[in-house]
Amino acid sequence: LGDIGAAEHPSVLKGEYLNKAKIADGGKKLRKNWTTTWVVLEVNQLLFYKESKQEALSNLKPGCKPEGVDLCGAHVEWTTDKSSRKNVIQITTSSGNEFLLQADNLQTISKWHDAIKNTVDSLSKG
Ligand code: I3P
Repeated sequence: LGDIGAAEHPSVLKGEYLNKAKIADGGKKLRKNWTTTWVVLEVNQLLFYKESKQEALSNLKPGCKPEGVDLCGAHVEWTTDKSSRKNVIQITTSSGNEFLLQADNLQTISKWHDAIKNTVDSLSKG
């Protein structure tokens, strides 16, 4: 199943579980709620699935779509003041949605930061 999906929507970075908190929607502050999410990076968007299984299912079932974050015009940055946790990055979309992503392993979150930054940069040049 994964291979079928991969051919249709090539992923830049394969799925991995990260901690995620949405902290603003359209510029409006939200109450923080950390959840573990299966995150996939595609060429123009970040996808949040509840579970890894959902990634395979979403290619077959229309009702299983993930939450997609449009990275065109987005910003990604390291943040130390939005959370008491370590290794936190913030993604701010052009529509004013703000997400925090976090992993206990610095290498893991660094890899995601760099890949998201490269994606955002390549979209702005496109
Ligand atoms: C929040 C919860 C979060 C914490 C947040 C708290 O409390 O403890 O884990 O964020 O801190 O407000 P509640 O569950 O009552 O909403 P961090 O883990 O990222 O520090 P914050 O208000 O300073 O964002």
